[in-house]
Amino acid sequence: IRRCHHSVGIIGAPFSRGQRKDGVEKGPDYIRTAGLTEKLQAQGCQVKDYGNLKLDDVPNDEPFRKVRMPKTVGLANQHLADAVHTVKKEGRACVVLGGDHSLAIGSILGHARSQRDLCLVWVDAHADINTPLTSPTGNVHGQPVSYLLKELQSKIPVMPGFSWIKPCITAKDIVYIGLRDLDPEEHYIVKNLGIKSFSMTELDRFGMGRVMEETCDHLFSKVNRPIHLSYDIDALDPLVAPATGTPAIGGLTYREGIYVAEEICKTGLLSAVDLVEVNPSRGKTEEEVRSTVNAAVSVVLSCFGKAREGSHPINYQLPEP
Ligand code: HAR
Ligand code: MN
Ligand code: MN
Repeated sequence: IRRCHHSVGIIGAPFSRGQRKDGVEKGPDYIRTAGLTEKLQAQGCQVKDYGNLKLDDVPNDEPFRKVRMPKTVGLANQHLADAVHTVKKEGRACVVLGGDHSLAIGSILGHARSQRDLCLVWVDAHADINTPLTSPTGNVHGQPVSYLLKELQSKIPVMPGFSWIKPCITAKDIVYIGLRDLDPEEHYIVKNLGIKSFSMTELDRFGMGRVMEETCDHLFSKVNRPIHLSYDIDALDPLVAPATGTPAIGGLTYREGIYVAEEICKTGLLSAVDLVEVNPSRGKTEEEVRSTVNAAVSVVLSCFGKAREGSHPINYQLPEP
């Protein structure tokens, strides 16, 4: 029976300036307090916690057109990219605890410094692929994929805080899972670039079993490649994960959400995970916060070997009477 023996590095990334709601910066500490490290160790992982990034607001950070706090978000991502690169150089799978989803820019660019041929599985209610010029809100957490895509480079203006960013992935390297709330401009981009997308409609049609099979077929048809899993907790239904900034009704069940992580783990190719948009301040009750944080912890545990069928050490021997 296979049991994943992973070395895992955890980075707390208390990003909050990629959106407007207070509280999402508390995500990393809530996820730690729920016992993430201890639970990973209990399932056989070797864990190093690199602590929380120290992030500061850059003074005089005026909007660029509509984009809010570009210098602050750009600089925070630069720090995160360095931290992720360090974890990868030390040979660990990287777990980035958010924080808002603008952190995917630094997480993926830092990852790509050591893993040039990585592919991206984006689990989210949202496509987060607005360009700075299509964004209806100006929030960078709705834009990270646009900065990373080579095909969109000519549509991205030069922006303060973002000049270090060079796109590192192409449209065929991405699979979306769980989409249900896209702006028209985002839908145009996804369709126009031919990005593989399993919205909730495809999920209803095929079921999560077939969705994960086709995800792997799409990404690994030629060669195996390292996976970057960017997991927005709002992919899960708000009944399961209500404590998040932009909940969207009609999402993944707890079981579907865990199944995605189990299947990614089984590929043996998982190299980095973002777990983002847990906002403890958005829970209406203690129970809502607990449910959301527990779902986040469970997703990460499943990424690194926890299996619902159970597991046992390879050399296990039944006791002799
Ligand atoms: N599409 C909208 C925007 O660009 C909303 C983004 C929603 N926020 C997220 N992203 N949580 O996954 O602002
Ligand atoms: Mn997102
Ligand atoms: Mn989202």
